Amino acid sequence: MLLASLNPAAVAAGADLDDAIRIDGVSLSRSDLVGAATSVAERVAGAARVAVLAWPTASTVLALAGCLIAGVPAVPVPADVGAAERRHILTDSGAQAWLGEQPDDSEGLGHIPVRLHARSWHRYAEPPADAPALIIYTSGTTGPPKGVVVSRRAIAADIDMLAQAWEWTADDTLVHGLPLYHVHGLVLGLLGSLRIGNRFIHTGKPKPAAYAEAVAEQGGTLLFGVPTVWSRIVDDGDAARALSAARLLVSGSAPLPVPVFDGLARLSGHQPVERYGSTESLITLSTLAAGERRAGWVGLPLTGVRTRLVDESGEEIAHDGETIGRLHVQSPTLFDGYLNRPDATAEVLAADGWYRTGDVAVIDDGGMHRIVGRESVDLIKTGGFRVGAGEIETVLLGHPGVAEAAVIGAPDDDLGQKIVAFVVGDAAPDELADYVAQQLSVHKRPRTVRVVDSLPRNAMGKVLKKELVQWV
Ligand code: MLC
Ligand code: AMP
Repeated sequence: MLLASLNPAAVAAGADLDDAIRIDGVSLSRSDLVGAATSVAERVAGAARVAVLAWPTASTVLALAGCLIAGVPAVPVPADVGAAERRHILTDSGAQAWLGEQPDDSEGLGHIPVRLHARSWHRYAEPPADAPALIIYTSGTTGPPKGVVVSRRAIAADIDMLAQAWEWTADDTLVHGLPLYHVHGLVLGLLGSLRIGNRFIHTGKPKPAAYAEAVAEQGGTLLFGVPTVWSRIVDDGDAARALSAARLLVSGSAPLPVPVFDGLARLSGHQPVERYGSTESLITLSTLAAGERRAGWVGLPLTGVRTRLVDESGEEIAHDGETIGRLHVQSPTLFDGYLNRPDATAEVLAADGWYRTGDVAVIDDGGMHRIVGRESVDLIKTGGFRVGAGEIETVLLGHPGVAEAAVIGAPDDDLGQKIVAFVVGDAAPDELADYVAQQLSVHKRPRTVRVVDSLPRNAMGKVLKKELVQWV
């Protein structure tokens, strides 16, 4: 069973857990979860796909669990989604209804509310392992986000691999405040907890004080964060010291700066475990609970994962800890393809099963990996969110006050990279940031908009983005 802790027979026989989930001021026991999520399952069973506006609430938890019980693929929609992106996700995914939280604009789709106090004890057969569980929208370098089809098998395999690497058990209390519409917060945090059967605390926002309190007052043992979260915790000092009572701090989704790794070690007494992955591959590399943790390195292949480095001609590169190559991954956790996009799928997923990650890396002779960067400057990681320069440029060019636009990720101490837009035109910078927030999502808005007379271009007319980075 994918959500193994929600086995109705076991729960009925007494394997209950009070406070299995704490989110948004609501506590759900394991039997609450089984009863209410099965009731959701009854209402969605037979649907082809449903959209879940993934605010971090009990309603979202039950909506997602209900879909997984019924075998209905769920399309998590970013809670802060804007108009154009919402329309794209709904149209592309073919979602038939909104389940759970209600959007400001439902785009003509019906809404199925989740009733927290409804209960059903119907027993559903476990859907096939190869069936799609989630369609997670994620950005590419150009065009609107693509729907990554993630199977039940991939999710179960990834959680089991991580449980082994992190010695993650039902005795843990997992804490995070990350969004429930991406791999990190949703697949690992929420679904991981529902599979393994540990307590799960969602802090709402990943504020340093909330993490500290969840450890000190609620017994948090296993903490997940993106580097921005850990960096803010280190800056807080007291919050970092309060984490000493935890068992394991895990960082991922973007590079963890060495000073943040060192700050956590110094203040909390814990060297963080780093792990690496993507929406398409789920998590494939990690350092181990019982192994070396090395600042700046993301670890070893998880059980069942193979990696290789190749050069530009596709030749394999030595694992000498120095030579940089393109990272390819083979894993039981790989996605099934991009929805409606066989062309884009074929570009990254070879017939022999190797996934081209788009990241460049080195591997040392002990199998330890270091991620050096991305092949494309047009894929930005900001606060752990993956954002395509192209999608923002397209929206900016749709604004009447913009004649030309180029977007880059500039180095930023807090966010890793911050989105900076250069535009030629007569629009006001603040108005353009708001426009992107309203069309795409709040987290995709440029933090800086610079109006310039012209963009630096090469002889072919292509914008010189490396030069723009120098301008910041
Ligand atoms: C400011 N705000 C605006 C605005 N300007 N809102 C609308 N329009 C504007 N123009 C407001 C916001 O509403 C919000 O208000 C406030 O500003 C702060 O928003 P923010 O600046 O965007 O948030 P910030 O604090 O910077 O967020 C940092 C963060 C976030 C770390 C919390 O980036 C985050 O949650 N990151 C996690 C990303 C993640 O989970 N990635 C995993 C991908 S999976 P208010 O009042 O609401 O605060 C993956 C695989 C793997 O990568 O390996 O894991
Ligand atoms: P996403 O699809 O949002 O999950 O983003 C995946 C990308 O995030 C990867 O291809 C990497 O570029 C980056 N990433 C994830 N984890 C790490 C990490 N630990 N260190 C460096 N980059 C990471």
